Amino acid sequence: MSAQSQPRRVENLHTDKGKVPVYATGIVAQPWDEYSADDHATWATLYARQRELLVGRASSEFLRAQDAMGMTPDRIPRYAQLNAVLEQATGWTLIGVEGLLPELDFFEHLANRRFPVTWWIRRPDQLDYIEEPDLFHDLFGHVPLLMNPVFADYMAAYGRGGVKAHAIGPDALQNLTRLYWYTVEFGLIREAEGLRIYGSGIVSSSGESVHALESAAPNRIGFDLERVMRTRYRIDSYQKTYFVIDSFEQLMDATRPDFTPVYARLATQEAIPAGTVLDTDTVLQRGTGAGWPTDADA
Ligand code: HBI
Ligand code: FE
Repeated sequence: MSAQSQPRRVENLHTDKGKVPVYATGIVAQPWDEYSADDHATWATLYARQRELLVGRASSEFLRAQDAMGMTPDRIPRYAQLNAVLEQATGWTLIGVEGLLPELDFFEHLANRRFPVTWWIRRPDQLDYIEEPDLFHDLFGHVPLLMNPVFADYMAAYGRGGVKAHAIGPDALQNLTRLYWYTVEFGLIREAEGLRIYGSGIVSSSGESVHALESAAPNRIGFDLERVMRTRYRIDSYQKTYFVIDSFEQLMDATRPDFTPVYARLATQEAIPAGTVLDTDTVLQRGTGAGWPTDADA
């Protein structure tokens, strides 16, 4: 990509004290003509690899929606082309962003049915893993399900909930962020043929697409709103627990009520470590915990 024409590429800062997230609020036009051959090749490689892995693993609605959008497997899709289909289907549109948005900006976009998609894609040497959301994670992982009317409503309701939680305070925000994490990013859904993946963090990861359904290590527990909001998580390893919904309607119904009384109840309860199973859980599968990081449980 020629340097002078591209918007800013805002990534985590790598300091000697570890990585520091950098936030940017800029909305940018997708510089489609500036993508390099490497950029398109990275998209094509990841797209082909994930689509092959996800047959029989991703939720049928995810695969159907991705095909319905007409995403091009061989080159980075144009946001404008996807918007023409997406806006018609559920009123959502994609906006290009430089990288991570401050939380309130992020929530306000979602509340207005604007999904922020990072304009840049990871470098070839980051093919297997990148910490922050790049174009592949956002476009391949998050965007297809916005074609589903119920999930699209859930994402807009989540944005409105985020704006409210931001005004209430950090504890409410933490509870709500856990809900996002264990549904939008790492959620599983029960289908007639078995458990399937709908979380973007899983569908955009080759390793976790297999781990989430086939490893014996993690717990798989039936979705319960307050249980999820109490459960801590780690961002740097596969999930220790996955929560399973029966349908997107269940998810939408569970999150329809105002959360203020929920936050008040949760404020009196301890957070739950990521790998814990409670007696009150609907346990679909208790994990062995094999291979989990042994350091203090997140
Ligand atoms: N910004 N661009 C972008 N994409 C995200 O997924 C994102 C973000 N900012 C904050 C954020 N996600 C999470 O902290 C939400 O839970 C708020
Ligand atoms: Fe994400």
